Amino acid sequence: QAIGIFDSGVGGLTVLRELTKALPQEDTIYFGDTARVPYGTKSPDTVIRYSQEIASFLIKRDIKLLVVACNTASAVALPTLRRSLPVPVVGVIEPGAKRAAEVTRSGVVGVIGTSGTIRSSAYSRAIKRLNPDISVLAKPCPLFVPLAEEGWIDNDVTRITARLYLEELREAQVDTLVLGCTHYPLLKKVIAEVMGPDVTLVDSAEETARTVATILQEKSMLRPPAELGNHHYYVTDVPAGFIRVGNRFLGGKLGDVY
Ligand code: DGN
Repeated sequence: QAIGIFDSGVGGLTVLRELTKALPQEDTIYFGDTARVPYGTKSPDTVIRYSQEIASFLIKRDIKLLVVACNTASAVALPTLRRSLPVPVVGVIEPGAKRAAEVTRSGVVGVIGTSGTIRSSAYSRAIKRLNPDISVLAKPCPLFVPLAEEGWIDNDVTRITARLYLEELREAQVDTLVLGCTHYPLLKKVIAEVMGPDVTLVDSAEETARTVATILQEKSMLRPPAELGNHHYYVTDVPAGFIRVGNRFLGGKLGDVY
């Protein structure tokens, strides 16, 4: 049985990358909804409907666990998916929030994500549930998504955009910043540079991979680490764009795309 993982498009490959690093023996089925991306600007009802459609597609392929790699879908669709699916469902928000609550020393945490993720306040609620004394400053950074997809991960345009978006968070002296969008780990270098050395970046993709490993271990559902897992990809638009950008996201390691 494989791990199912879905995203609004190509971005969730950052979560897949961390997952295969943590659990190289596991088979995965990745679903990128490339015909309907972005989710970040759509209403919660629409994102919930899309997420349910994709989840039933993956359940039919007999997955043992579902990872909702998209922050926007995790923010709005997780309770519905958890209620209706017969397998464990892991989103990216709770793992990122947990890590942020653990590492902050000043108690001032920044969160960046798409407009949909930030509007939902899902990260703020998750962090405050763990520690109500933490104050959370959340800021949408929608332009980071096209910059990452264009491969502009370290140039002047990206640096200026980051400076403008992150100024408020720097002024508020956050000591921890959650990268609350699939694409942002690609911009880690520039974001770290702008925020300065005293700010810890929390990568939700890394934390999610850790959570999946723990759940599978607890349920004795891990595959023995004898051989490397197989990876399959499904997309809703023609695969060309996904393959081009996906290879950049995964460092050229994308397999067959359907
Ligand atoms: N995958 C989305 C997220 O993590 O919020 C970003 C892409 C999008 O739908 N705008």
